[in-house]
Amino acid sequence: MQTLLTERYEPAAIEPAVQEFWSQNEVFKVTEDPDREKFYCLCMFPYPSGRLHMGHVRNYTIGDVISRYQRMLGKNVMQPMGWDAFGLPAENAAIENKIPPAEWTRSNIEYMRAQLERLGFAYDWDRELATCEPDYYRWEQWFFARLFEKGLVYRDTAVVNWDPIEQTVLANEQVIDGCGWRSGAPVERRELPQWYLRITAYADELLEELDRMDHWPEAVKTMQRNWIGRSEGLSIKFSLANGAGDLEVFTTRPDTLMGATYMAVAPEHPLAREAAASNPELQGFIDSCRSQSTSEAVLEKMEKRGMALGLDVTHPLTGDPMPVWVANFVLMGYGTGAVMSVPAHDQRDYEFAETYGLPIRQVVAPVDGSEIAAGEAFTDYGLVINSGEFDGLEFKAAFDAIAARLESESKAERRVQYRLRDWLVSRQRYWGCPIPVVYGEDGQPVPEADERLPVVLPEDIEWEGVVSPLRDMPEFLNTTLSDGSKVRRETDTFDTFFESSWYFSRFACPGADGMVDERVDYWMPVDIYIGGIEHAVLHLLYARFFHKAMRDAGLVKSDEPFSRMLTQGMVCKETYFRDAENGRKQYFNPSDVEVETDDKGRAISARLSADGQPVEIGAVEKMSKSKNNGVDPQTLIDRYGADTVRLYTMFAAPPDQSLEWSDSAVEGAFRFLKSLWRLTREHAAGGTPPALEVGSLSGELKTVRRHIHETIDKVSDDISRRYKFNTAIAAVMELVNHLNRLDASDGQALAVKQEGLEAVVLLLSPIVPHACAVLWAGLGHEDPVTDVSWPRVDDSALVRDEIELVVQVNGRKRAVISVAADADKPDCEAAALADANVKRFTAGKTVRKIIVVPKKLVNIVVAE
Ligand code: ANZ
Repeated sequence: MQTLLTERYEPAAIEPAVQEFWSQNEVFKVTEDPDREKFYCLCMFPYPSGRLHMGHVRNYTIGDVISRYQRMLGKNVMQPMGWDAFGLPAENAAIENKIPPAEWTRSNIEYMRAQLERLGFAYDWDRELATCEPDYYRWEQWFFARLFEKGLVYRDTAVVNWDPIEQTVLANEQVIDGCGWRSGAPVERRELPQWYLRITAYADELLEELDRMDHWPEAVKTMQRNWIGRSEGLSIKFSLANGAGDLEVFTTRPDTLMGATYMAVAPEHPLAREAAASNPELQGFIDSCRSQSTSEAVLEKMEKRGMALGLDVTHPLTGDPMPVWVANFVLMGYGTGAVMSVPAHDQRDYEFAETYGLPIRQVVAPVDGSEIAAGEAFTDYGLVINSGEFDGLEFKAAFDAIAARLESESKAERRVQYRLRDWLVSRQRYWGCPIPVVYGEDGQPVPEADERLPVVLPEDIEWEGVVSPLRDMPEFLNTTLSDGSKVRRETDTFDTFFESSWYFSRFACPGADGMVDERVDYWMPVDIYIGGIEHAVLHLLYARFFHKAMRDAGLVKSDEPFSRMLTQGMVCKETYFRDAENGRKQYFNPSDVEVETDDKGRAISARLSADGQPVEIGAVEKMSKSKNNGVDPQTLIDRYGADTVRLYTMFAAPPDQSLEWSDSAVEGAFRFLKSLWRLTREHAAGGTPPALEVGSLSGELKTVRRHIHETIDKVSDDISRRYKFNTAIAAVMELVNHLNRLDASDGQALAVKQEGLEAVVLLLSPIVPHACAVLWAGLGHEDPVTDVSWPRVDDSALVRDEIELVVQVNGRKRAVISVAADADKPDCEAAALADANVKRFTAGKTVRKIIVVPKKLVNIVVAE
């Protein structure tokens, strides 16, 4: 290592050599040493899209710094890496480039693995997994059968979100503002038989546990709470006037029952269908709702439309008839797919009633007696009015009284309703894990027997287009069971969130002859999980559910998979564009643009390198394909080395905040490393320094030592407790400046400088591990830096010989003086009175009183 301490700092030469050393010596191989505390650090594994982007680099650097730091604390650290390898982009690439998805995926994995290795992340590559490999997905097929046995899996025909571009259904979580999360196309409603996991069976536990998850960001917990959406209400039966049964509704506002003036059902509700059978106009209306979104946000805003079914119900309290309408804002998938409409107190009902001239009856009044605003619904809680015996009751009392009355007549039941739907896991796509099910002649689905697993996805395929080739493959479709019966295979595959719901447990048990083995309980839960907040309700909710289902199947002991969650901020950069003829913007990549900056590094003008003509500088936005504003990490690694990229990403912002990219700051990080290199090299060239003799240090050297140990103290606190790597780095940079200024020609100065440089190298080694490996050896150490413990603070070095006191005269600050740390009151008074500036304000005056606040302040009170 020491031979690598070349005159010039050349990361392109030293970094691969250091990496070679790590890999030859298996430095990061994980052991399960029972005497050491374990620490499992995990970053969300990447989709192998082709190349790493800056978001990956930031995520994985944060994880690596935490892992290396925890190793230095003496823990048994596991930091694994793998590939979320199934999914749509592979299919799209296959259609575009005519490469089978498997081939495309595996070659991307090869390339990206090499990039991760070049960045020097301390992974135990023996644990690497790719979810598209049968030895991984066979276990989720096996677990699917267990869930099936327990009734946690079912097949059902329901109204689902259909993405017309991707030609597949989507889970509710994958529909954003009414559009497919990847395609951006407006989602359509279709009725199709699909596979579901009964996540709702865990709704209560998923919700309650959040209260105990102290180390999760509040924002993520709030999103999960809202997504699960627990509502307490009443399920009320309104009898159909034609005697054909009841219409059941779910309401959270039974206090408004007397204000219900009509009923509204979803377009897919059985009553609407029945009525439409003999009413073509109604059928036309129902059909027109089909292309409409299922998103609540969209339903809220859109025009409220509907039609009367020509059917009445009886009001359960008054016995009055009320008409039943079909309305486009009622969702079939929530509650009972029907509502009692109270236009005076619900805004959607109000708009609908206004449009169709339905009666509006106020039954709740503001508690303070004020008038309610005209032209909109009064949706707050208040006092019940116009409701006979219930008048004057507040919300809770009215809820209870009306519930009791209806319950006694068997017309209602209290109910807890969740917004959370069961998780739709089947996709009509090829590149995914085959759902291990066969259909017999009766068409009934049966899970594949365990001994027939895995159901391997054929990889040698002819790709025709969007539709899954599995549907035209007799060799896949037709199979024979052990009893000789001929069956047909399911061609749907799992949503890829299935694979990412348990990979963290599999990392703990590489090669296990089962889904997991006993090693899982040593490592789980993950001690810190790092990833993007965009997964707050998708991946993180599914993973929690899956883990609990595995626990209940006796596979794991822990209740939750992730003890602590760190959501990293976005990496952002300004955009460069020109207005194109079609009225859109044409974006240019930063690598194709020359930018002129001011002295603060801000862009003032930019031109396209290709034609030298100006381009506009747009807002700072998240680096993305659509804005073409991504900086390619590989270019930076090639130019500056991995250590600079790592140092910059950790220095530019705290991990949970967004990072605004700055080329000049990258350059600054590189310069810092060069100067540290030079400083250490010059010092090391002087040979072994004498041993440190703490007792004989000069005042100046004591101050340097104090700075060294204050820095160790601060950096330890910043990293361990607050994850504030940026301020930790800033503190180390200050110390390096101080050491740079130190005139170290005599013996003890050299000893202090040695101590300082060792501290710097150890404190920075989790962040810039390659340079630190070389510098550590250069400072005369045989043991590699990866074997060294985190530095300790020498408390005695923190003791100050001298302290500073503020001196006031009649309450105004006139001087700051230095006194011995153990100076008594008379010493402090004397020193204060002797200060030249203080003398100017006391000359010729009588000192009345001197107040000394120990270690802080001396106040001299004088009179004319
Ligand atoms: C009568 C009422 C009166 C309501 C009132 C609200 C205000 P959360 O809190 O989200 O659970 N609702 C029930 N099922 C529905 C469906 N399938 N589609 C659309 N809306 C539905 O919401 C519960 C409320 O949402 C219920 O309470 C119901 O309207 C409506 F002044 O019933 B309410």
